[in-house]
Amino acid sequence: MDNCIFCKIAAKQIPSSIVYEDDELLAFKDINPAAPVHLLVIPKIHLDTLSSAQAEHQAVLGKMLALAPKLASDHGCAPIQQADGRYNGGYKTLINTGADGGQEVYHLHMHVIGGSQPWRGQR
Ligand code: DGP
Repeated sequence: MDNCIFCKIAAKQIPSSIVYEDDELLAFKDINPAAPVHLLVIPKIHLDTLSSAQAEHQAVLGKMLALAPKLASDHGCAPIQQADGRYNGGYKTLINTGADGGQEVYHLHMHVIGGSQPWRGQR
C-alpha cells in the first residue's frame, strides 16, 4: 500500500533490522524499543488493523502468534520454569488496535517485548 511505512519495510524499500522472514511474515526490531527485546511481527499483506482481518486471514494471524515463542527463544526471553514450578523470564505480546488502542502505525503488527518488565504496575 502506498505511504505505509511497514509495507515499505516489507518491500525492503526502507531499512530495518530484520530478525525473521518467510513468505507471509516479517519480524524486525522496533525503532523505539520499550525493553531490551522489542520486536514487531507483521504480515506482508497490508491490513490496517486487527479489526480489518477477515476469515481468510485466520491462518496468517495464527502464524503471527505462533512466531512469538520462537522469536522470544531466539532473543533469550523464553519463560523458564524453575524447580519450584514458578517461571522466570518471559515476554509480552501486544496488538494495539485503533486510536483508543494506542495504534500509531496502521499496518497490523504484533509487538514482542521482553528482557525486562517495563509494563509492571500497568495493566
Ligand atoms: P503501535 O503503537 O502499536 O502502532 O506501535 C508502532 C511501533 O512501530 C512503535 O513502537 C515504533 C515502531 N516504528 C514506527 N516506525 C518505525 C520504523 O520506521 N521502523 C521500525 N523498525 N519501527 C518503527
